[in-house]
Amino acid sequence: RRIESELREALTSGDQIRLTYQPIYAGDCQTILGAEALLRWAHPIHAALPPGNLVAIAEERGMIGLLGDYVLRQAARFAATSTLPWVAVNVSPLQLRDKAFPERLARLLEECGLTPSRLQLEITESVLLANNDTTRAVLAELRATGILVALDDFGTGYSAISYLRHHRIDKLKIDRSFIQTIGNDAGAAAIAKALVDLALALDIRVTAEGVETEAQKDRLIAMRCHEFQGFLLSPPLEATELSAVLAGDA
Ligand code: G
Ligand code: G
Ligand code: MN
Ligand code: NA
Repeated sequence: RRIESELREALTSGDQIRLTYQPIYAGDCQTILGAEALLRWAHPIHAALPPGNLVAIAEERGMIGLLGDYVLRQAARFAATSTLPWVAVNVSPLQLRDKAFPERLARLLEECGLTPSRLQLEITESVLLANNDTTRAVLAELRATGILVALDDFGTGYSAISYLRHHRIDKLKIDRSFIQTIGNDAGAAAIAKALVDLALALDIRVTAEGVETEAQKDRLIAMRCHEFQGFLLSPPLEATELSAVLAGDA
């Protein structure tokens, strides 16, 4: 109860809840292709609350629409005033069950002055598995406006490979559990390669998440992976830090 009113207050006042941005690089490790927005709650007590828990609380209390719009607005505002090519925002399955979401988002982007093609939405496999008619229509409507959709944490949970035939997806993000064990687990390396090959065969983009070592990066380059994200290249950054990196003076 208490956390609910605090969350509501944080969403209406100030910058307690803000986003950090983790750059996503091309294989040269120099070119920033875009960045993933990650939620942070700068609260004396709840700062320790992982974003996943914050999202879960908002979902339970019927506040995910509010939190989701807040995140999208903040990310769109930042991207619009920056040279960042695109920003990727995580969205909850519940946000995609709202028929009014695409139109509201289109208006928000217009307000912020951000072209839809500079926004990417990261969804999880569970979104596709639910196979919900509203979700399907909402995703189609979003993609029709030019927003790209990425499948996050790919390979974990319930691999929705068959669903890739029915839902058009623009990008696969290979879960970091496969990337982090590439060097010492032949199985994980084989799965990572199979997932990259799947994306290449489907002619969609593919991102490796959680790249932490040069060796992992080199293996992924050899697999012809397109995009690289992880602590090796950069941790999540404050908006001002990312702007400095983009300006080349960080
Ligand atoms: O930053 P961190 O590794 O703690 O993120 C943990 C999880 O929280 C990730 O799975 C990430 O996708 C999710 N997450 C981070 N920011 C957001 C957000 O703004 N909205 C939603 N729905 N999930 C987020
Ligand atoms: O589920 P999702 O991919 O949205 O989660 C993103 C989370 O992964 C962020 O919280 C981010 O801090 C974390 N992350 C990003 N790069 C790395 C990395 O190289 N290693 C680890 N362990 N976590 C990472
Ligand atoms: Mn993500
Ligand atoms: Na992930």
